Amino acid sequence: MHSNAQTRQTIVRLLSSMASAKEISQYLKRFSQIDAKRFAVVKVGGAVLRDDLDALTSSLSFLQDVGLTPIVLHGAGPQLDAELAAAGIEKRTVDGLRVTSPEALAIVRRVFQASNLRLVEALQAEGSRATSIISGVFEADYLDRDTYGLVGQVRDVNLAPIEASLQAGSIPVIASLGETAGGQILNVNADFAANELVQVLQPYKIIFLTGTGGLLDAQGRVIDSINLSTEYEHLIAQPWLHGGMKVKIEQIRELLGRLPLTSSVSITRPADLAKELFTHKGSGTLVRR
Ligand code: X2W
Repeated sequence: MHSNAQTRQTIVRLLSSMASAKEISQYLKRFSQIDAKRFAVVKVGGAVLRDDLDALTSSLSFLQDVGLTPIVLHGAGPQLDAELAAAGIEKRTVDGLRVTSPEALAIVRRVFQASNLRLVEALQAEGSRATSIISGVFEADYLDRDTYGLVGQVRDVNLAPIEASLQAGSIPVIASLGETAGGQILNVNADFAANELVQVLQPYKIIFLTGTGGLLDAQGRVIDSINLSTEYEHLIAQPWLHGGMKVKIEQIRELLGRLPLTSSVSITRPADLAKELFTHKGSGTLVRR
């Protein structure tokens, strides 16, 4: 049996051991009332693409199988680190963003394309329909050319390629590259691109797939849920909350502030995605405002 099919069976088995059929169908019914275009934006980090492709593919295919075609936006951070290092280009970041020279951009474009096609082909091999979208979605301006070089900040989002893909019942798989009005391709941080996409689409679910499976507490355990309206001040004051986590929580708070109250963010790992969506217990960290 194909390993993806095995993983998918594992997901279904896991799901039925975690929840009753009644519970699962309640979620399915609720989700089926949501405009298909507004169901979920799934952000996939490069590390997940590299390390967990089988579970990722199965989970995304599973959603498509039950009529909830996700909109996928991916990064390629670790792949870029490796390929740029192999080309002898030293890594330099400012505030977490990669300084991108013209020489680096050529590699960035190639790596984004390869990472994108890897996921699209894996989905197709699984029997899913998936559409590769490398450009044409994010209209961008230079973030700060003197500091970052060829790095973009999103000015506008063009939904046409995404809508065409959804119309055809195909999973849009989008790379986080931007393009200026003059046609210059720019490197865009994938979390920033996902946030812009979410603001335009206003989806019901925003899902960040990570290797850690959620936001972690002081003991390294996954935090079940965060209700920002009651817990934000307390959480942000915790001495164990480190820089990266703080930034993430603040970004999520800002993002949810621009979405309907019914929207929520889930941070989980690929193999636990179905459990997070279709069971009361969930899997990773659920954040509401
Ligand atoms: C990112 C784009 C890739 C990315 C970079 O060059 O690493 C900038 O920093 P992950 O895997 O989601 O982190 N762009 C400007 O964000 O990928």
